[in-house]
Amino acid sequence: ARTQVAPGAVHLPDWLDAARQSELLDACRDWARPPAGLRTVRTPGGGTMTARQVCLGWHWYPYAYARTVADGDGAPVKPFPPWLGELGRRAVRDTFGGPAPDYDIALINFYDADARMGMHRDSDEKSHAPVVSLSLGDTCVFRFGNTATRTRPYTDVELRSGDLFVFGGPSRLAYHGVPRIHPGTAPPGLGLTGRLNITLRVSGLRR
Ligand code: MD5
Ligand code: FE
Repeated sequence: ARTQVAPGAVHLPDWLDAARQSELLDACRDWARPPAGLRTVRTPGGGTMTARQVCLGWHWYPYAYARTVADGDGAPVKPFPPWLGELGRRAVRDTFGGPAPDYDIALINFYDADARMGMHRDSDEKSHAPVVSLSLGDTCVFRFGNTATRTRPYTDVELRSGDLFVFGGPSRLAYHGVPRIHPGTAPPGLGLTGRLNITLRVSGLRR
C-alpha cells in the first residue's frame, strides 16, 4: 500500500521487513556509542530537544551543519556509510521511480515514551532532494502540516516500525512534527523500547 499524503509526500508502510529492521537497529546502536554518539540537542533559544540525536556525515546543529560535535565529546562525526546511501536511493526509486540523489548525511532521532518533536521545517540542507525517513520501534503520531504555517491544516499519520516516508517536491519544506509516541507498540521481536527515526538527506555541502 502506498499513500500520497500530499504532493511529493508518500508513505510506504512496512517497507523494511523484520530482518532489515533488525540490521538497521544494530547499526543505529553502533552509531549511538561514543565517540560522537548520541547527544542531547540544545536549541539556540536555550531549550532542550526531547528526542536525542546522532548524525552521520555532517553534524547538525539547530540551525546549521558542522564537521565536528562541539557540544558532545569533540570527536569528528561518524562517516555516512555507502550502504545507507544505497538504501536511500532504493527508497526514492520505490517511491517515485526515476533517478535518485546521492545521500551524504543522516540524522537519527531516538524517542523515549515522553519524547516529542515540535512543528518545524527542515530547511538547513542546501539541496531540495527528497528526505527519506525510516521508522523503527514504537508507533508514533507524525503530523504533516503545510508550507505556510506551523498550525492547521495538517494530517496526522501513524508511523510504525518498518515504515518509509519520503518527502519530496512541494512537501520538502512542509512543517511537520511528532506529537506523540505510543509506548509498548514496537514489534516484540525487534528488542527496542521507544522509537527510532533515520532520515537520509542531501546536504548540498562541499565534502
Ligand atoms: C521523525 N524527523 O520522525 C522526523 C521524520 C527531523 C524530523 O522531523 O527533522 O529529524 S523526518 C520528517 C520530514 C523531513 C523532511 C520534510 C518533512 C518531514 N516534511 O516536509 O514534512 O523523527
Ligand atoms: Fe524534520
